[in-house]
Amino acid sequence: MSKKFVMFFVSMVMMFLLAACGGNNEESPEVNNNDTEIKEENAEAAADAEFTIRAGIGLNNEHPQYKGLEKFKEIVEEETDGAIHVETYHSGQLGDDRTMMEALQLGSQEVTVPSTAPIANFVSDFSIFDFPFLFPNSEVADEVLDGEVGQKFLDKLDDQNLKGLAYWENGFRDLTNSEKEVASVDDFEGLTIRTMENDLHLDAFRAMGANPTPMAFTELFTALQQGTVDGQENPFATIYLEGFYEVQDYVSDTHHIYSPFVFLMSKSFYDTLPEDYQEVVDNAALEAGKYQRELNREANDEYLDSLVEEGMTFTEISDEAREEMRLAIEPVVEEYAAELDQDLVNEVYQAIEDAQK
Ligand code: KDG
Repeated sequence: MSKKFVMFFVSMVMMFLLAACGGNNEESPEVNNNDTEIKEENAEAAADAEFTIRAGIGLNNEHPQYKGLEKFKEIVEEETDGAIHVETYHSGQLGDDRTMMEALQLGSQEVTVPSTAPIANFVSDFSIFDFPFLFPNSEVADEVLDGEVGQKFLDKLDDQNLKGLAYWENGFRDLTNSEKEVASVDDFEGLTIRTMENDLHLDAFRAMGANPTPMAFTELFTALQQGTVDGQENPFATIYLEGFYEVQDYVSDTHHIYSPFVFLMSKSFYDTLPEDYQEVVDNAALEAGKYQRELNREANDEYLDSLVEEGMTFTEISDEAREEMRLAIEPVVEEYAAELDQDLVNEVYQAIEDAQK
């Protein structure tokens, strides 16, 4: 079924529901959750529970990120015998990454799992994880992020009233566009590319000759459809599962940035949990993360073929072309690295080297 048709169908259902309840949902004014049955189940389970966790993400419910969230819910509810109830929201139902992080700070939402790129707007040191071509592969990324240095970054979130519980995976980002094949750095010239809301991403694309524009993920499909931007960059799983192939013709395996996700909890909420429940959510975030990474890697391996089957033209990036891209971006990386905590930068570089030994 085409994404356009699904969106049309969903808006018709929403219009019907809004008309049926006079357009005034007083219980949860910010959530357009169409499924009344789920809502009732949620309300009943929440009434029986001591704590409720509202967990929201930007990607849709087909994505491994959402499957990870469901796993988190399963573990937490089972291990607390329902004393903690978890409600899961996808597709930006609770807002975009920035809005959800702010909601965590305010205590009006308990969990979100953003990419590191928007987190850098809250704790600038996080921008190191978005340095293009930083991680050579996901195994090295796992070792660094799950190790001592990764934990140091999570600890830095405390001051922002955010509790970082685990690293999950978004994955290596690849370019799509509706204009032309991109095989080398020269082909970026003049393309308007949507990036995440992160200055380093913007400067990196400028350095390659593109015209980047920051935008929340929730606005991206429409922007691509209406031609507001020519292209975007995301891992294959997202490109496929969000139906971007319907509005984009070309895909290149640029793999220019490895995007980690960070499982975040509102710190003020975390602090209200008794210690044994804190332990349950700590472990559940890690366990669900392992599961999510596995599914994500399978999906990213599988979906390039699906994109081609859907009619996209695939352009393979040669090692030389990727090296040219890296060289074009290098001055930007050096500039950003100089702004960060130097000890931490060196620790990350060292950990990456050690992980490859
Ligand atoms: O749930 C996470 C998403 O909202 C977002 O981080 C996905 O990579 C992403 C993007 O491009 O915005």
